[in-house]
Amino acid sequence: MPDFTPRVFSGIQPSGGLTLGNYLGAMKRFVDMQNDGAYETIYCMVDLHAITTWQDPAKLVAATRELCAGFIATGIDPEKSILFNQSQVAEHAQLGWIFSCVARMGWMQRMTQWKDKAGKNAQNASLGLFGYPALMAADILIYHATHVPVGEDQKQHLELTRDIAIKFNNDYGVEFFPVTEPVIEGAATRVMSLRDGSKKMSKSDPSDASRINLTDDADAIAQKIRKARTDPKPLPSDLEGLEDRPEARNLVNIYAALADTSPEAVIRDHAGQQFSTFKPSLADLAVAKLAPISTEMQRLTADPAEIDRLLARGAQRARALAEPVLKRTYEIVGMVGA
Ligand code: AQP
Repeated sequence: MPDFTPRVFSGIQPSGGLTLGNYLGAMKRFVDMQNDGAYETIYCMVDLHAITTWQDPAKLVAATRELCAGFIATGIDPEKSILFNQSQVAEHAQLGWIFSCVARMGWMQRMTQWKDKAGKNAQNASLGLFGYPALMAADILIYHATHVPVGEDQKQHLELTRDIAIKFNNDYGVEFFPVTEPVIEGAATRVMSLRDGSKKMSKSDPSDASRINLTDDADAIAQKIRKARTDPKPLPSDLEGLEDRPEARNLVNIYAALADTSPEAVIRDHAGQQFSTFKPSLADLAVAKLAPISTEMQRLTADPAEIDRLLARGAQRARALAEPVLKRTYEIVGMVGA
């Protein structure tokens, strides 16, 4: 394999507001990797993915701008990182088609996100939702990205991205696409719903109480944490004591990720506490970390023209990287005129 430039790509769907899950599982680490200095970093609002389920057009526009504001408010610097929305760089969809011809139906049918999202109504789900992982592979590989920071739920899709790169390289006898490394790290790689410790915190959950939105104000954050489902027992003195206590484990993980410490340290500091004591500490911490993000998002979304300008500039920079990769892919595949 040739030496690929260390390059990070990751995306978030503008399919609703940002949650604490997106922040801790993904965005906080996007910022760390940007500031690390070891990588080129590319972050994307994946609006083509969002429409795999119905999106009201006006709301999609607003959600994309709000997501851009969220990236910047959490610490992404549009000068240091390339920040743009997917539909402005046509090469994603073009490479996505090639990868739809590389990926196999059986691979897609095994995807748990497809099974979860399509549910019992798979015949009525969009073809785009089924093919989602092929477009995701294109999002990553059109930049020859080597590292992809994501939450735990995306692990299977990243394995499929690796399979697509390997199969493409094998089928065409080239070493063109890198085999990307997933980066799934930290105390909160899977933040769970505040109402049900067995379900992922998700922006499309019908219950607003199940999640903390990055746009929530201090009162809403504190109230949601106060009302979060827990069990009647106090916090244990070690992590083993959290086994079979998913809601308690979730709150400890959230605390650890917000405080940039480990779940072990949180348990050590709060051992024996009742939730009536732990929850207010967690609420104070969450408000201290999240309220400034919410305020900054409000400030940025008040100027949509500036956001659109930033996104157009980011798309231009992204296209400069994507164009030669697509051209070479077309040559490899045998497209006349590539
Ligand atoms: N609960 C979570 N815990 C940790 N990481 C999470 N991520 C999402 N939810 C959690 C990570 O955020 C990134 C962007 O995800 P996405 O919004 O594009 O899609 P998703 O994973 O499908 O997130 P949602 O909130 O569940 O969206 P909807 O409801 O629209 O399907 C990814 O890195 C993801 O791992």
